[in-house]
Amino acid sequence: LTAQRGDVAVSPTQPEATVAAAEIVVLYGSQTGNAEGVAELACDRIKARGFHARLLDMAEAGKKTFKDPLNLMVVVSTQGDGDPPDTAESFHELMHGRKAPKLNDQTRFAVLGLGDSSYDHFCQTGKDFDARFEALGAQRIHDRVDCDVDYEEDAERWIESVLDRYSEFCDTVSPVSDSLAPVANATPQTSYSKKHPFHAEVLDSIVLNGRGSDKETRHIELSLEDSGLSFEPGDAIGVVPQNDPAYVDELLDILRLDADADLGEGRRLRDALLTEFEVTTLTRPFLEHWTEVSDAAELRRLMDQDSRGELRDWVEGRHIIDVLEHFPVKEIDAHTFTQALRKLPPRLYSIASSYQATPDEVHLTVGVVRYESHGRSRGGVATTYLADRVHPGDTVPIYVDRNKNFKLPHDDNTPVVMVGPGTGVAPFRAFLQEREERGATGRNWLFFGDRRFRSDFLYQAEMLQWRKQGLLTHLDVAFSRDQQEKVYVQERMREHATELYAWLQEGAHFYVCGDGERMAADVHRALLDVIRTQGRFDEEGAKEYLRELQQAKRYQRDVY
Ligand code: 2AM
Repeated sequence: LTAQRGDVAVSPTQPEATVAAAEIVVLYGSQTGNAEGVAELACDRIKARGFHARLLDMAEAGKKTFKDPLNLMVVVSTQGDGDPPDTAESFHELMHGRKAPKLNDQTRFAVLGLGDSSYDHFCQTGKDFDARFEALGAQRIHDRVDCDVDYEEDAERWIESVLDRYSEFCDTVSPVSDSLAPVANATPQTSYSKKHPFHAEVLDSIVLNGRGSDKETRHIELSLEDSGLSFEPGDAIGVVPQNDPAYVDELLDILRLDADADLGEGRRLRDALLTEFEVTTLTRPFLEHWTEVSDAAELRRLMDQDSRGELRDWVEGRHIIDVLEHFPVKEIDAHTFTQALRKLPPRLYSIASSYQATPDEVHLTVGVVRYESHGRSRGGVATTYLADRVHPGDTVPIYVDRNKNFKLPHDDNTPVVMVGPGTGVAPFRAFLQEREERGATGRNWLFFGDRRFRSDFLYQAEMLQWRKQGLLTHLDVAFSRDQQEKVYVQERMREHATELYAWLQEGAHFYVCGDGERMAADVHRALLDVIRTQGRFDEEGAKEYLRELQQAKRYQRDVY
């Protein structure tokens, strides 16, 4: 038995140390670190039960991972349109392709999916692996669990329940007693979190767009004084928002419910709807619940599998309030209504400042979401909270959400290319401040885009100053609506293909931040084209080049 790094420490005086305990491999795919955090917790719990634990990033996994026997716990998140995390893409492709390894019942597995139930392809990547491992011949030892944005408790339950199963057929060294490795101590205690946020004073909140803009992008400065909080460029701030009181009052009105209705544990309905529950975004579980509660034939018809497309069209641009209006109920109590609501998830914003530059502050760049649909004005929960409902002097509950997958190169001489249109520029302001502060000598190239030069050039003065100083070697901008034809950042990349490829060859790191629906894919395509034409590769060769960049963490994305 060869000891793995990270194995449980058993004192040599304990005779049990000689037992060949089974190893459980926690295989994870993570975009921003949530799945990774769950995987780390799983490893702690595995060790506490006396098994050997090994943490394995899908980025490092391949055919060689599959040796008999193999005990797996798979934790993987899903992005946007049902896609795997960037770092898990190659492994996902391998397992679903013709060259996938053949497995047998010596490979045991259980899958935990992380996702967001307001998306169509909820937990799709988890579902993919769960079905695929079985199809390849492996033995599922526990049902898959799909977690919504509020995943922590479900994830813990899954870990314990899967380990109960593993205990049935795997040997352990004697389970580590509480005095050796108390589980509570296994999870590092950080000072502030989702559940215990820091109340940061708003120092400043200004609109970055000039007159005539059709966008509202805010620069918000929060005080971290006395918090002890620190962060690195690429990290995000989690904002714990409150719902719009006007909207909540409308909900209460429609449901004819009392604001003070008791929800138990001293909670009042209106307060809970403001702070505890998500009351806008429609999710499938809510629609299912409302179908039962309202018993509306039309809603039932829409919910039928067959009219899936119709349901999607109906849901588009609608919120919970629209469902309540369209499919009214005669009477409902507070508990029955809130039962179907999920917890109000915090919103993450990429940090736009450097801790080294301003350690007592953190800056955010927030695109305020406001629009009209189905005859109603709508607003993003957290963005309108930040824009309209808190003011300088007020406090905002926040915590730092680290993102290991979006980090400056360790070597200050390494060149970096940053593509950040719109609010995607935020982390690059942090990158540039940090590199300036550190006196980093590596060259910096920023591609920025927005609608109009006159009103939407975010942080224009700073960017131009940085270019003048030479911190920015290149600043290439694309203002999409200043001319007849749309011009986007990826056009600028193509125009500078030769130099861009040269930077990559010289070891540059390539970063993309911003819209994940279309921009990130279009930039990815442009990057492939640059590599293919400049490096004289065929399509497959260019893809391989990019895959290697990704594996080397030289191609990193923070998209939303
Ligand atoms: P548009 O709104 O004029 O279409 C920041 O939001 C900038 O990104 C805007 O200029 C926006 O242009 C642009 N943008 C929109 N879709 C894009 C895409 N697919 N690729 C790159 N940029 C895009």
